[in-house]
Amino acid sequence: MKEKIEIAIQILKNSRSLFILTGAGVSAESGIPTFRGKDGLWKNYSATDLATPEAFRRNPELVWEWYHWRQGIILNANPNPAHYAIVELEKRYKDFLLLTQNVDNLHQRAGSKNVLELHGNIFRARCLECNKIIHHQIEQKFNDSPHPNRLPKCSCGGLLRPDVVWFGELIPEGIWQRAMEFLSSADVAIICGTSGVVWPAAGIPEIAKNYGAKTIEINLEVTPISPLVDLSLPGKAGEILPEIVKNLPAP
Ligand code: BJW
Ligand code: ZN
Repeated sequence: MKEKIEIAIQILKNSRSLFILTGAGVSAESGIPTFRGKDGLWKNYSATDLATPEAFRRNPELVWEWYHWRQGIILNANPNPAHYAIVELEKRYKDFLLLTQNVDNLHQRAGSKNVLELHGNIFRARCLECNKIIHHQIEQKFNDSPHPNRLPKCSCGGLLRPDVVWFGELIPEGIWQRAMEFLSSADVAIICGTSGVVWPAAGIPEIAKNYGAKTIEINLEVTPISPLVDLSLPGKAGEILPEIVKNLPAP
């Protein structure tokens, strides 16, 4: 393992342009549940069953209850060493882009600057009638038990929905193009804490390779991405990333 981290450090030392893709595993050490695996269940619903437009049409109360519950967890959580190590990495590269699938805002709270949100942000809501996007978060006092039947409404009276990307929906306009544009000239792509089963993010390792970038995966488990990358680092993001940063020259 030590040798593998050493190889990652060498790759990073020889790179000028760094792309990072993150997933729920990066926030796991902050106490935020991931989507898949044994902790990926909520009240007997699988997270991925709730993250659909159909689920919202069928039962908006249930879907909002889930999002408000998650907001409460996130508001009581803090960025972890993985988030902070990514902030440190950004300081060391003039060309840097962080593409996150996470909606929890923790990268921004940690201090990351050049962040693109692939799946939206849990603290924004969008009106189904007038498309207005507003900041929306539960009142702190409801953190423990968000009122189950409060359906948030827009000032126009329309129903609000979480401003996130559900299954079957398109990635926000421009985000994917900007990420691909950056990736096309990146020297190295780090893919961290994602199960690699949700598209289009799951295609990024292969795209990165085709563009000629070196690819490094950091994950607790073997994923469909593992056989594709140049270097697979098994373990916790909150341990491996700080170890890498520690061995890079100061910014
Ligand atoms: C650690 C760790 C630690 C733990 N350290 N690691 C092509 C083929 C097949 C299907 C499709 C396809 N193209 C499109 C689709 C359909 C669909 C899809 O991909 N389905 C698959 C599941 C089969 N994709 C879409 O619908 C996308 N839209 C789209 O493609 O539009 C065009 C289109 C439209 C219509 C038809 C066809 C095409 C949109 C996808 C939107 C995903 N949305 C969600 C919810 C966001 C809002 C919310 O948060 O509620 O995004 S679903 C959920 O999964 C969330 C996540 O961002 C996303 C990815 O999950 P992630 O981050 O990888 O988390 P986990 O839990 O899966 O994994 C955590 C990992 O961390 C694990 O590997 C752990 O081991 C690891 N880990 N602790 C390091 N400490
Ligand atoms: Zn409205």
